Amino acid sequence: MNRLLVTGGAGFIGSNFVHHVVAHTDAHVTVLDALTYAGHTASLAGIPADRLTFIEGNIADAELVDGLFSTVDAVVHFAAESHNDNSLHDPRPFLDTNVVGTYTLLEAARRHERRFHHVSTDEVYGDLELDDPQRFTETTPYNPSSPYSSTKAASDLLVRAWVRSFAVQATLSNCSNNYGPFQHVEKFIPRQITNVLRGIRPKLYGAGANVRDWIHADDHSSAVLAVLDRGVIGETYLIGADGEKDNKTVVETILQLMGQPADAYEHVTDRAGHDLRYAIDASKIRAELGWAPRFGDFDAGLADTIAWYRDNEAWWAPSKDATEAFYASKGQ
Ligand code: NAD
Ligand code: TDX
Repeated sequence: MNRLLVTGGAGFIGSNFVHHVVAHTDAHVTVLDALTYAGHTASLAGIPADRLTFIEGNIADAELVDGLFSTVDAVVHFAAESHNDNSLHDPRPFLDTNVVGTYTLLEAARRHERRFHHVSTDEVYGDLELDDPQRFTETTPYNPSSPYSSTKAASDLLVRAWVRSFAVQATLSNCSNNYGPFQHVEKFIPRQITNVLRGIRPKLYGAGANVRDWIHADDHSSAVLAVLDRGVIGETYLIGADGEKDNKTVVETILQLMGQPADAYEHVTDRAGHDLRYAIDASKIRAELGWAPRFGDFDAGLADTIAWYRDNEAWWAPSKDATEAFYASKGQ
């Protein structure tokens, strides 16, 4: 699989994946990205020109997609509308990209008989109680809560149906919350880091008891490569790094790492339908594909991420004011 098409490769995880592929394989990467508010070509800076072709376009453009599939061996599909808060405000783009866009790619994979990997989220499983000893596994029933997670669940089911009905050579992965460089400032961790850098108090939804299971984006990338390389067609692999933390603890850690008092944050209006807890049991990918995360220490990964935002204000500053104005309009 020497020629890869990466959809959403100018977004947060997609760009981390492209950097990972260029560093760890000989593959040539073509990125297809619509450059929505969440996509930045600057996230791909530094990649040698002979390793990367960038195509600006929409995954729901069947003609464009058809032409691109004939030029590659395999497709890794990251492109999505990805933010829960935006999906509560305006769900329509989530249906267009996550559902119709994925359908368009699957039809091309079917016509061109190309290997296809679909990147998805643990949010398709709904949420867990704080004291539930069980974590999500590949057999947990789907129970999505938000417009975002329901459209991701729909896209997963389309992939499974295209494997069964049309023998498309696809795999799926569902990963927990990612952190690392190149993440949009609308998301929890970069929002709080850049708030502190701007002298704004971090904003915690509700009491901050909600738990997320954090994984570094580079570990997500190595897991996706493992599935692409050794995954069994039709199978789903859950990806996680045993990184459960409640939001209050994460905000306090960011403040401490940035030299601020641990209580220098505010509670703001909670998210509607806010999922309580996500937690991944990644036994299958560890045992069957021999994958393991490299970033075991969350606080060290967070410190690296804080340093990245400190050093790369030119990357995030253009999005910051509009993002905060949107949150302010909702009391968040
Ligand atoms: P992101 O919002 O940072 O990036 C999405 C990228 O897709 C952007 O570059 C955007 O321009 C592009 N895009 C959007 N609509 C498009 C369209 N119609 N055609 C072409 N390109 C389009 O998202 P992310 O956080 O990097 O997430 C990437 C994938 O990983 C998504 O499928 C998401 O569901 C999944 N995921 C994310 C997380 C997380 O913690 N962020 C966790 C698990 C899974
Ligand atoms: O300002 C904030 N304050 C706050 O307390 C923001 C932006 C978020 N939060 C909370 C909400 C969540 O409990 O922090 C937690 C994380 O929020 P997000 O970064 O918005 O992530 P989440 O909703 O958990 O979804 C993320 O992980 C799964 C990604 O955005 C999804 O794309 C992925 O599928």
